[in-house]
Amino acid sequence: MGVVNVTPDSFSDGGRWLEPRDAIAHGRELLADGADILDIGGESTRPGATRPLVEEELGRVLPVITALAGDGAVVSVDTMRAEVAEAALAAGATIVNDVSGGLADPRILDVVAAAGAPYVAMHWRAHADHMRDFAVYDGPGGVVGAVRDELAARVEVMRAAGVAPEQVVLDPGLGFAKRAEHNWELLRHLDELASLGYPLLVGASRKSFLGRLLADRSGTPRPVDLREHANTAITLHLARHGVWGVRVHDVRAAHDALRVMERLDERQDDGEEEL
Ligand code: PMM
Repeated sequence: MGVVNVTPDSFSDGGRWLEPRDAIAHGRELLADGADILDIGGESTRPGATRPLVEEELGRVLPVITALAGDGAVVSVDTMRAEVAEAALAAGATIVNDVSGGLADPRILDVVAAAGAPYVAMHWRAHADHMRDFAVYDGPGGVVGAVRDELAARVEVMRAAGVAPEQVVLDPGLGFAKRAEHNWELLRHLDELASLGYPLLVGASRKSFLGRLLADRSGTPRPVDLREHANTAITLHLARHGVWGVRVHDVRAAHDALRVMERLDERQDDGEEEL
């Protein structure tokens, strides 16, 4: 899944694709690089971000969705709002990616249930402006147990709203009300999340825990545009654990690494190939 953030303020690519023309061209590049899905969003969820008006969000994503779905791309809309999800589906999106798992705007569940669209429900506790305050996982199961149990509870609510189980994809929500150690712990225990019985989508997308991992000697985090190799290592880890999707900015890096992994897994006679 390639990311098209049509926002002025996303942390890794904010402002780069705010013009519809630029966002559409970027989406086409991601498709050429091997993306299976384009995830188009008009609200930044970087820590501390304030929310756009619904009209602003609609104005950002709809022209881009219309153009890219018109090209034949499989499009997901990255939104927490029912109204945006509904308009995006009407414009050609076929998947709804809701970072709040239906908590921010519960009516979104009615929209996805009615459309029968695949629904990515991410683990979430609070909006970006105060999510840091919620990065506390003191229960006996730690962060993995809490994320698993809170996602399971969301699934119950989704099903009660009429969302079919086959529509549901779950996401641990790296970086959302999570500190670096929480993200690593979740990545180490994907099997526990998979035990809920739903496909998983995971987005490490150059987030700050990678910047911290790769900090220089003075402790300055690695800049966001120099985190992609680490991100690709995570993509391979995710693929080895059988996730349904990886949400990435650099599709070519992810695609090429996955092709190598798949080729190695084929275990067939390679014949005599030249180096
Ligand atoms: N992360 C961001 C935005 N949308 N959606 C899902 N399902 N999972 C994520 O981890 C996720 C998301 C924020 O990251 P970005 O600024 O790199 O888009």
